[in-house]
Amino acid sequence: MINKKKKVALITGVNGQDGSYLAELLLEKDYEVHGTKRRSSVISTNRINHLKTSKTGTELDSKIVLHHADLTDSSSLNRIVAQSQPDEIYNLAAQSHVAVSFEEPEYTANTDALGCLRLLEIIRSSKKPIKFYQASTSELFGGENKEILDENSLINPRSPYAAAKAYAFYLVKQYREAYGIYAVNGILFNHESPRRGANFVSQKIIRGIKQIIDRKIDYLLLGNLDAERDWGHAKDYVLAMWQMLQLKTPDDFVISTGESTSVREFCLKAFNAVGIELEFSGNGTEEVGKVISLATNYEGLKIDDSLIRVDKRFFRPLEVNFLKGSSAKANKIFNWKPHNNLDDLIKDMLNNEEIY
Ligand code: NAP
Ligand code: G4F
Repeated sequence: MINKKKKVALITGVNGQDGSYLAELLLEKDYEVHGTKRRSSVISTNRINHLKTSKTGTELDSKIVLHHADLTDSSSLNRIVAQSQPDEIYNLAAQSHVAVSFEEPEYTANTDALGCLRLLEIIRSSKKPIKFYQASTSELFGGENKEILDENSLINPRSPYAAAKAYAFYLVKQYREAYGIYAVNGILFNHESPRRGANFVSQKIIRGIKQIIDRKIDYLLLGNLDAERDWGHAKDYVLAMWQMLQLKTPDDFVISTGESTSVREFCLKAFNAVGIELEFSGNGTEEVGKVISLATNYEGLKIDDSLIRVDKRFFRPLEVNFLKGSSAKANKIFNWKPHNNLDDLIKDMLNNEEIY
């Protein structure tokens, strides 16, 4: 019998939203999966606890091999690449919150820009060819105009996060061309899931709805309701990451749904899905979302209650107004298409509470 060696994948940021779904996908595909996590003062493996094989609670007792590493620490990255000997590296770790990047610009650059450089340098000096996936982003485009964005669109970063990701984006191209490394940028548009972090707007709205229904809060405070995003489901998007590393020739690809929806519209849809019809009125920070009808009788909720209010503190110094992508290239080259639309996504997030 031929003993076929398993492919080895290393995922940085395996406990993130995407890292956890990608780990599941690669295990299904019979990979040996290694993942990095940061040391934190509390155990923070919530999104991957289900991948543990028993209930002993040790971090090593897992279907995946967990390593402590930080993208700001070259020595940790060198060590885990030497230990795991990966065929493929998926660089998903990042300070991934755009608003936070305005508050922690230097840390964001160190992690999101230099972290990518550190990994590419390790690959450059490795004797073994290692394929590299870089988690790039639609934030690169800046979204100032209402245009459909693809791989040839202008890069115009509008946050420290986007600037750091743009540095990494160009570096990947450069290392591919200069050193012949199989390195790709997945330019992914917003993607969410029940595992989305609590401080991204989709999850904030979904959790807010549940807290309003349970009467734990009276209303939800949000920032810019006009921003429009192309929202997909993370499960669909991690498949594209893997597909990008299986091609003959490395290239960069946009992954998106091709539909764009405002934050306001997201709220209307999500509240509607639980039987609460809202209407927005007022302008700027005076805008409110009020109940105009209730298909379900929730104790303590009534017509005219203001369930959404706007708070200046959630506005950013610069905003990305409009993002809508075309994944025609990914569809043509590896037949990728999204399987969930925004209504499916909202339903999944409402029905599958996973608290992270
Ligand atoms: P996420 O849930 O925030 O996960 C990011 C992971 O990175 C977390 O596990 C985090 O660790 C880890 N991390 C943060 N700083 C680190 C550091 N200095 N060293 C090592 N690990 C670090 O993000 P996601 O939504 O899964 O996104 C995955 C990647 O895709 C990110 O690079 C993000 O920028 C990019 N991206 C995301 C989207 C999207 O819509 N989700 C779209 C385009 C691109 P802790 O668990 O310890 O915090
Ligand atoms: O959910 P968000 O924080 O996601 P954002 O900024 O689009 O970034 C996400 O998607 C990027 C891909 O395009 C990734 F690269 C990045 O890592 C991250 O995953 O905000 C979405 C929109 C913004 O326009 C924001 O201003 O929602 C607006 N918004 C309005 N009120 C809010 C809020 N965002 C947050 N986080 N919280 C609010 O209360």
